[in-house]
Amino acid sequence: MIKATEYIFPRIRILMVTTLISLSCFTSASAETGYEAWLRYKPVDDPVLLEEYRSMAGTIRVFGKSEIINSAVEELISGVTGITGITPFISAKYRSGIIIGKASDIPKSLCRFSSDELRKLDTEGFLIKRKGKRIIITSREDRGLLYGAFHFLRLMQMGESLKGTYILENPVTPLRLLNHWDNPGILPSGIPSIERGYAGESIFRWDELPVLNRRYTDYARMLASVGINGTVINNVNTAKNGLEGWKLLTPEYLPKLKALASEFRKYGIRLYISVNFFSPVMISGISDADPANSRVRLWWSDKVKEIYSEIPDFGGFLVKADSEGEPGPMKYGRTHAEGANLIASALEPFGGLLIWRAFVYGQKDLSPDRASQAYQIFKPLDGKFSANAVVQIKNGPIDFQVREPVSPLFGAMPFTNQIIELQITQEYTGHDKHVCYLVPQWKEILDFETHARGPGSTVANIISGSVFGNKYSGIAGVSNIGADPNWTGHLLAQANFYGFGRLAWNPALETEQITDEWIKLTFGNGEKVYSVVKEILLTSLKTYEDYTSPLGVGLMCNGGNTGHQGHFSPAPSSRVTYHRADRSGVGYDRTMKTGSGFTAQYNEPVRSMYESIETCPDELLLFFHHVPYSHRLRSGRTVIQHIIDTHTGGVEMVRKYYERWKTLDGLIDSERYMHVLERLRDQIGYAEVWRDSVNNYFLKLSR
Ligand code: GCV
Repeated sequence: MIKATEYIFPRIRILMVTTLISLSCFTSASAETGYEAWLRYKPVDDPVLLEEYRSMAGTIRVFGKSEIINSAVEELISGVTGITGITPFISAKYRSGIIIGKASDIPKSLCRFSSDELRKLDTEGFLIKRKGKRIIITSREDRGLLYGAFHFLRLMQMGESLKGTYILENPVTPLRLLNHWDNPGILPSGIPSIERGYAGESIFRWDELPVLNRRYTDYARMLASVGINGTVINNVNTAKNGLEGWKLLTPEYLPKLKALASEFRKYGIRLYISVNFFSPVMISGISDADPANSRVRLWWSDKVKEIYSEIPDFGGFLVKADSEGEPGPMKYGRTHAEGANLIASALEPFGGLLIWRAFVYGQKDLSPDRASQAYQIFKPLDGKFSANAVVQIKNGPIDFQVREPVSPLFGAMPFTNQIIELQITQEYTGHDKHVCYLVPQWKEILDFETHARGPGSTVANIISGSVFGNKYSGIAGVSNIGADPNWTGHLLAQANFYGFGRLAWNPALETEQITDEWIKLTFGNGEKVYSVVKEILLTSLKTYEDYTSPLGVGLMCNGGNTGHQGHFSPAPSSRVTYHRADRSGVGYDRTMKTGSGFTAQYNEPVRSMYESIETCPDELLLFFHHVPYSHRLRSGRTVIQHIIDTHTGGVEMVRKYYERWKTLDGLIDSERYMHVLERLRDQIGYAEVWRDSVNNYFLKLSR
């Protein structure tokens, strides 16, 4: 007998999925574009494992019925078919094989869960356990089943035995968001459809929406596979230079948003949009956007109601205000908190969130040191933001440099919901032309001790909510996804996307583990490929840092136009405001004693560590101190010698990557092999340009 909660998967969908898989297996055998990313589901070649997978995953029994459960089951069918070569049977009769359903829906006769297990499972968590001839995938809520299904498929793709499988996982951070800087609407000439996007056009086809295409589904699968649960689909710059992102709040766009939300919902992903603070003026001609104006308040609450009437699980808004030409509350003499709370109060009745960016600098009356400014503005507002407002803080005080310290704001706002903003797209780290694996950088940031509440107050613990106990916290990543066949332009940049998602799920995961996973999922389990890709990825950040920006000095690149060339090439002589190089030395004195005083924004003992040249880590020396070129580093080398050596050595490393990659000829499909080979070849040239530019600049200055 089939119980009410038990779901029989519609035959028709199974057939569709199977056809898709056979098609994709067929095409990928002859050409791998990278489109499948880490969800390739290639056949396992170890006969023992194959036998085990076939016997354990050859049948599926599903309990419960929902769109998300459908997605989980479709994924299982697709994955198991690809990996084992046999499409699993679905039936309400099976007592072995995969059993998937919420713990409350699975009959005790099939599996009993201890109260301890049930207590440990959070709303988005999952439990995968082997029980005799069964693999149980369970959760408290539907989303956990989807995450559990992806995790189970990951195990099989990585060639893990299913003997004794017992995995109980909960996501550590509640908000795990992707931020697109994609520009909807008609674009002024010269403006790309993705700001700082290097992988082709935007995947969001506003001209076609609400008609959906397959790519939205595959995008949502990728996000869900790493646990991302929300996406902001448009650029935070919404009006500057003639951009039209602000129009997403007009009625014309609502059906388009609704269509996207309906697709993403199937994968547990909530839709968010970036909005312009002046929307009431721009869209409805209201005289101002002042938070104190009751017409403005009414406008926001009507607008929010309109959205929720069509998209009941809408996530909320992201706002860049009073920053780089985007308007904000300061025009009316109001604070950022007053601006944020205006919109937050409209969202509050629907459970929506208002995410307000702390990337604000350049106002009068602030320190001339840009690094100090966000703290100066936001620290006094701690505790003044509404309960459903969240402040989103970039990882560093400047702007996604290859090396900069962690923003002191993380340790300074205990009464404010906080999200960290990382940049997956490589605006300052080589675009899609240089391999630069950012996971090691993000780990350092997340592990950074702010000492806000003594030891253990790491950024990771702050953004998981455990240090300050704030309700909303999490992590946002500026997307590197575009319409290129492989999604990210450079194939190896997929590792950054994957790594971001895995760290968002659990910031405590080790770089090594994430890297292992990505390589095996992307290239299979061959040892040679594994060791070469790993070596390149794990050293690439240091290599990039070596031939670009030394010792934390920061911006050395060309100007910031939003086209594809901005922030890519070296231009040290145009960046003196940042690196402060002159004939006597280099670096920005940010000490309290003799400099801008930025070090004062850190809690002790971090403040003293950065303040003193004796204890400041060498890799951040030039961020905090101005030193003569003859200053000796801990390595024993002088600063100038370090600059010359690392720039020369960095180029040599890229040459080595190129040679190492060549050894993979024949071990990887030719398309992906050639693609990476060509990128590495070009990277040698770009690295040489950086080396020569920076070395000549400093040799000349330092004489
Ligand atoms: C979306 C930097 C980038 C801009 C970006 C801005 C921001 O300034 O160069 O392209 O704009 O940061 O994060 O708002």
